[in-house]
Amino acid sequence: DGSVGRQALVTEPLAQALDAEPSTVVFACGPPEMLEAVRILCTARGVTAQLALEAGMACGFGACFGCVVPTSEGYVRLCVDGPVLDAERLEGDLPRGRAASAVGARSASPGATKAGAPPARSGAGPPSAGPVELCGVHLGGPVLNGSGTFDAIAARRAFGDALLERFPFHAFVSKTITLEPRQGNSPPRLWETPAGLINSIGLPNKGLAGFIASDLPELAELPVPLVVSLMGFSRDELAQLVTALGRRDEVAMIELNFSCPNVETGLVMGADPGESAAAVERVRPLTDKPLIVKLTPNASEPAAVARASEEAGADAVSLINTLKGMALAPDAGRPWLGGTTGGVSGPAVRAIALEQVHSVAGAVRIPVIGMGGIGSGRHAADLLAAGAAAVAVGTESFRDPAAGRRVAAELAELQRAGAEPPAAKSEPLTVESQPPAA
Ligand code: RRO
Repeated sequence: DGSVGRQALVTEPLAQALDAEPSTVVFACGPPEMLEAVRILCTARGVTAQLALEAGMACGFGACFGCVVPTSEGYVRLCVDGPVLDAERLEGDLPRGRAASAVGARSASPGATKAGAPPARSGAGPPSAGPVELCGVHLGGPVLNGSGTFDAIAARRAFGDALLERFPFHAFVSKTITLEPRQGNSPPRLWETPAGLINSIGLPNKGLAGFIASDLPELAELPVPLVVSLMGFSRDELAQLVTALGRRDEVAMIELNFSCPNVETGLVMGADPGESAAAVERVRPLTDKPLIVKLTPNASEPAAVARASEEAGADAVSLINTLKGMALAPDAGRPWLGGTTGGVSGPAVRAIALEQVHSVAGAVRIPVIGMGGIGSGRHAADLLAAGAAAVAVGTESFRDPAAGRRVAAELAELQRAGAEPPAAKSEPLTVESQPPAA
């Protein structure tokens, strides 16, 4: 690393060594980017080189064809034909390392991110963990909760006012409410899958009147802006909800949930661009509050739904809600969940969320709130890099009620690390600093 001897890229002394001794044979292993540089150097000079290559392997015995590299004889599998190959056989770029294949770039702004602008997806920079202006609403940071995954009223009963002092999110999104009270689906309502959770909750809530009478005053005491999530079984119902809550000072923004997978009509508005646009057009004139459309991943083209919502007057979109899934009761072969099917969330859906956030952010100019399997600051940073202006933590809060704070802290740490110059050169190891010999 240059702490002793020469500080340079390894290819510099390699080039000098080859100049001095052109008949040298090179054996190299290391990061793919370095091997690519060695390959180019050696090939240009006609020097024989053998490279120990790496690639992700699924099977390890030649069946999956996942670890191929391009050669003059076509693709070869590193697990059975490599991993050491003659450089001269190789063609084109070598497989890139995990770090090099990370998606796009991040907003480089150290201050408040203007979340109404088209998302930046090129150029490097640390993720922004700082304040966010989301549709004109000031948030202390970019981390929200996913609707229905954190009950702030129950949490305050459990943790007392300490919750308000250390609130886990920069804005709070309510559980979705409907016009009339609902009991929700019959149990069982939850099923754990590998790396995920299937829910069939079915929208239990107190209804509009109950929400305004008993929940809204308590939610208004939270130290962060309040987003109320609404769902109507028809455009008229949605209009009544928006009219009633769109005039409340306690409410900073309204989320229109067009994507609940667990009630019969839950996906009707969200799965079709025309239906989403018609619903947004209907409620847009009823309030000045920012309208966020919560998109479903179960649509054939979420970006088209997002665009239609934007054209109809939505101020932001949030995604992803859960993916439709199912579990069978062990040994019985019948659906386990009371609602028959459910919505899948958690780490299992993270890659889907990343792709959908990326494609939606590329299709709209309004801000995107990204969520789906966030469990760390790194995951949040990935969604911001994919084009999200803010993120939401969902299923992880069931496991760790303070997950939102942790994710925000980890995000800030990543930002600090990304903004800092590379670490100062370490002192060379001396004999005295080595552990004593056994
Ligand atoms: O209550 C639910 O079953 C539910 C809702 Br509203 C939603 O939007 N997403 C979800 O996975 N479950």
